[in-house]
Amino acid sequence: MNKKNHILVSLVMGSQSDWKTLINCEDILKKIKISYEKKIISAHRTPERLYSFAKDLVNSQTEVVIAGAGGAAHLPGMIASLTHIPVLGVPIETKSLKGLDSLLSIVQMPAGIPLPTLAIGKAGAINAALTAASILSLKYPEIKQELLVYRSKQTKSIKKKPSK
Ligand code: RP5
Repeated sequence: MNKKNHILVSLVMGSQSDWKTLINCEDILKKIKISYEKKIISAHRTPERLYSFAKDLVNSQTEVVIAGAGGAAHLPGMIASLTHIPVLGVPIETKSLKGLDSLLSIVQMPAGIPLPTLAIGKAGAINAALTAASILSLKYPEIKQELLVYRSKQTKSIKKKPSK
């Protein structure tokens, strides 16, 4: 079912400048062999693009959205408000407030519009992709298998003692 051209994850970001963080998401999606699309959509600079993307999600193949944004980071929350499809928020680290601004903008949603939010920066980007894999693993056995292999390799890579 998870065919090559069957896009399961939409990876969206507020700016080109977010890509250096969200490329870590892409790495995991590739490793676990999940088809995805990537788009730049700014809640503030391209609000109509945001609206049309989020409203069209229901007619698309996308089953999970990963949305990263920084600063006054309204992108993930606005997408979540416009679709019932799960949206995972990744707060981008910022120069002025180290991403605390992004984190609070994304995580502090009002009750009724959930927006599962990951850690600031690279760890959040990696974990967003792994969370998407986890959600999709419930339906796609091949993704479950790849996710279990990833986790097992990670476990084996941890040494018992620190090296000098
Ligand atoms: C947000 O503004 C983006 O998500 C980005 O993190 C931040 C800064 O954008 P640029 O000024 O670098 O384009 O919308």
